[in-house]
Amino acid sequence: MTSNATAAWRNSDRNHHLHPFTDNKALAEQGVRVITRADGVYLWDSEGNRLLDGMAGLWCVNLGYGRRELIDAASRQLEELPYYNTFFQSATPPAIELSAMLAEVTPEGFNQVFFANSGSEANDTIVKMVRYYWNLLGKPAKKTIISRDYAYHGVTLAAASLSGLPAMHKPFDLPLEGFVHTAAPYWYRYGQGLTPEEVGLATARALETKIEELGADTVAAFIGEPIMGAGGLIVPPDNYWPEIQRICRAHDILLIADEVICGFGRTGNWFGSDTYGIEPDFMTLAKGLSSGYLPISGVMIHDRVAGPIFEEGGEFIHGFTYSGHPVAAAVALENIRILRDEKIVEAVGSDSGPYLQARLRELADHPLVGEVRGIGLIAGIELVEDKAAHKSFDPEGRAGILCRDACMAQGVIVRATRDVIVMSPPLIITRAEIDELVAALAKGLDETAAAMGA
Ligand code: PXG
Repeated sequence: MTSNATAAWRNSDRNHHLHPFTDNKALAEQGVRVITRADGVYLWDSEGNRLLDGMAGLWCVNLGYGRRELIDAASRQLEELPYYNTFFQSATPPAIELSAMLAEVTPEGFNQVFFANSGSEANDTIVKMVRYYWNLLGKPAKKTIISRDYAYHGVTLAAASLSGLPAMHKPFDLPLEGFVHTAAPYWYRYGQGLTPEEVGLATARALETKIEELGADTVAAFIGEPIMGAGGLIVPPDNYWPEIQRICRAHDILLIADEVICGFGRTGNWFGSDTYGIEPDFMTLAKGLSSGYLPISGVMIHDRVAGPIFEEGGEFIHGFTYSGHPVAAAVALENIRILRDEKIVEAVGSDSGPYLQARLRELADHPLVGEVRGIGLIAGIELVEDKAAHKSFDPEGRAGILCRDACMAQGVIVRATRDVIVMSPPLIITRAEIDELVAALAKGLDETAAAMGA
C-alpha cells in the first residue's frame, strides 16, 4: 500500500522536479522512490523498506550514514559561522585547517588545494589551471587535453568534454574543441587472446601514438581515473599507469588523476594514485572528501606546477561563492580525522576489501558472469552472453538492469552501468553486511539468467 505522504510526494515530484540522468517521462509514470532516513549502511524509503546501500549513495558516503561527529561538526560550525568566503583576502578556520590536513594526507609533494563544490567544478577548474599554467610558461600552443573512452569526469561543459561516454556528448554538441579521447585499459573488452599486461601496454602506447599525431607541443595534459567508475568499473592492468606516467613525462604533458571515486580509502589506500603508483601533477577530490554529507571538492596542486601559478600568475581570476565553505570544510575535516584515527583505510586494505573481493569471486563461475573485477571496496561484475568469447549482450543494458532490479527487490542497492553491476559500499561495511550484499547478488544473477533465457 502506498501511503498518503508517499503519493503526495510522488505527485509533486512528477509535476515539478527534473531529475539528473533520468528519463523523466518514464519516471513520472513509474513514480519516484522517496528515501527518508539512513543509518550505517542502510537506507529506509517512505514505505518503510530497508535497503542496504551497496553504492554509498553515489560512490560517496564513505563513513556511512548517521555519524554523530560529522553531524556535530556541521551544527557547531553553523552556530559559530555559517558562511564566509575565501575571496577578499579572507579565510575561515575550517577552510585553513582542511587545507593543511589535505597536504598531510595526500601524496608527497601535494601542498596546495583549491576548493570547489563538486567533482565537475573541480575538473573544470583543472582545465583552466592547465591552460593558465602553459600560458604562464610561454607555451600557449599546449592546449589539447587527452582523456579516455568510458571516462566520467562530470557534466559541466569542460568536464563533460573530458568524459568519454558518447551519450553525454551528442545531445549537447560536445566535446568542445581541444578535448580528445584515447582507448581505455579495458582488458575484458579488448583483450581476447591477449594478457592483461599486453592490453595495459597497448592502451598506454595508444596515448603516445595520439600525442605524436597531435604533436606534443600542442598537448597540455592527460586525465584519468585510477580505476574508471561510472564507465563500467574498468580496472587497469598493473603495467598501465607506470607506462602512462613515462609517456607524460617524456612528452612534457601534465598528468591529472581524477580521484573523485578512488580518493579517501576506496581502493584500500588513501588514494588510487597510491594503489597504482601514479605521480600526478593535479588530483581531483570530491565525494569521499566529506563522505557526501555536504558538497565540497578540491583540486590538489603538486609542487611541480604550483610554482608558476603562485609566483608568476598575479591575480588568479577564478573561484566560487562557496569555495572552502566553512560548514562543508568542518565536516570534511572531521571526516578525514575519523578515517585517519580509526584506521578505516587500513581496514579496507587488509580486511573488508579483500573479503568483499574474495566473496564476489565466488560468483565468477555463474553462467552470466564474464568477469569479476575490483580492489578494496570497489567492484564490478560484467554480465555477458557468451563467457568463452567475451561476448556482450546486444543490445547492451537489459541484463544489467534486470540484475540491479532483482537486487533492489531483495533490499540491496547496486548500480548497473551498461551490463556491469557496480558496487562501492560505505567503507564501514561489516563482513555480515558484505555477506548480505553477495547473497542478494547471487540470487539476482540467477533471476537475471532465467529472465534472459540463459
Ligand atoms: N569525476 C569522477 C571520477 C566521478 O565519478 C565526477 C568527477 C563529477 O562529480 P560531481 O560531483 O560533479 O557529480 C564524478 C561523479 C554514476 C554517477 O551514475 C557517477 C558520478 C556522478 C553521478 C552518477 O555512477 N560520478
